[in-house]
Amino acid sequence: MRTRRIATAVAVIGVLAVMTACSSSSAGGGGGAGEQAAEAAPTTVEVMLSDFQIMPNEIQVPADTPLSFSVMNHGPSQHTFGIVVNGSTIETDPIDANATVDLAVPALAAGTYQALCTIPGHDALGMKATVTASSGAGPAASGGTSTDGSTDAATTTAASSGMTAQQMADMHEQGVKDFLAGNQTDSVGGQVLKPTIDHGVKVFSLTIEQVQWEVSSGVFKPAMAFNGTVPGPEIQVRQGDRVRFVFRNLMDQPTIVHFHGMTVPNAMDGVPFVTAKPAMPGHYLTYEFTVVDPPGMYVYHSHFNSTEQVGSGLYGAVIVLPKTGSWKYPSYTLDPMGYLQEGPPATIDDEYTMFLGDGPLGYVINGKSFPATTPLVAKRGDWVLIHLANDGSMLHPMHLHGYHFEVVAQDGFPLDQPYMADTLVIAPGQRFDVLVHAVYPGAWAFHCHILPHVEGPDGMYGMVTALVVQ
Ligand SMILES: [Cu+2]
Repeated sequence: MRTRRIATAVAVIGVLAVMTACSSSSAGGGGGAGEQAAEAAPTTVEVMLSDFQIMPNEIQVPADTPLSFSVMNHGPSQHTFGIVVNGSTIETDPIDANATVDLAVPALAAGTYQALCTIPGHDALGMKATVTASSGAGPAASGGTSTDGSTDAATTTAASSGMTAQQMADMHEQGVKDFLAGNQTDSVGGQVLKPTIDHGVKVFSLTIEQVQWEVSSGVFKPAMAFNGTVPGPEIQVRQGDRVRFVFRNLMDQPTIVHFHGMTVPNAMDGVPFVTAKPAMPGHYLTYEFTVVDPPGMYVYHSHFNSTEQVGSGLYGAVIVLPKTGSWKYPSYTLDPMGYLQEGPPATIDDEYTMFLGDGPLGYVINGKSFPATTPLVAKRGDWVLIHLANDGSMLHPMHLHGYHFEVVAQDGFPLDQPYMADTLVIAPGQRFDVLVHAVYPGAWAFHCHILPHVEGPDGMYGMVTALVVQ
């Protein structure tokens, strides 16, 4: 039932030729007022902050030109933006969520400078960037008007980014190419964990550890992980199973595990000092119960210092499989008037689990940030079942291009009346199961529609993947 989870890069590239062919439109305009101004006028450079990234990560600026950094904070926490110049840091005051602050920086000599959020600990969580000042062909340094009077999009600095239009397009294209090439990182989370059997009880043994997790190629972030992966291993059980979970805390802080959405005896609920003591470093947690919930998606996650622990990756899926046979969700289609037509139960061909996360790891799907996310691959005509969960701290409206999907279950429970949607807001803690009838070939973007979670001047990042129908 669980097929083709990992896409082969070659197959995907073929489909994406369609995608990239449409993207080579001419980027007109750009520049304008800036390059006509006197040399002393500062060049504006736009920077976005979030929890916990600086975007873009590599900031290109013209050398020997006063700069004005327009710093927007899209994260829920306060951040600053500072540049280290000749050993001292030029920095903003703390910037509130959703506020924008300008930072004036005197002309920089050509070279590379370190930028960071100066709030203690935030640089270690990933809020670092480089600022490269270059002369000559650098951004904003060359004119944008060619001899025929038209605007030269390749060399004009776009007002919004400090990059030329060509640089913006090139960086965006590179991200898509990297995504399609696949295998951007060596690690993969959410792999199915086989239990051992002890007198009829399915026993799942997991560690809870601090690791360096590669969220995108070469970008390692401090993470907390079940068995070392984000998400943790996927647990597959059936209604009626007797299960035992043994967790060993290998971290340097206490932790405890809660089975989110599952009906368990009170003592197994995993809330520190309400139903159980947390496990101190080196200690074990043991849970045993009978699975009584209906087939669907559930979650196990930390319930201790959860802003940090869950944000850093301590979550995983419990999939309660149908007791017999396969999933039994009706196959709805839309008639030409847009009314639902109910068909027989769909035969599920492909099945995927997608965990949304935000926080110290950035905006991630299954622990990875685009372009390191994995496409969902289907053959034309397949019915694709996607288990979606949000274990972040923000809403994420997930939007699938080109399709309407059928929302068949919420929080593990089949809906009385499934409904069609193309954008589904998933709140922290919610799970939805959606069904896609993959009838339209091509690569269809599937992404969060809160734009700071997905796209900046240098292309797509964060919560972006694609449904690739071959
Ligand atoms: Cu989002």
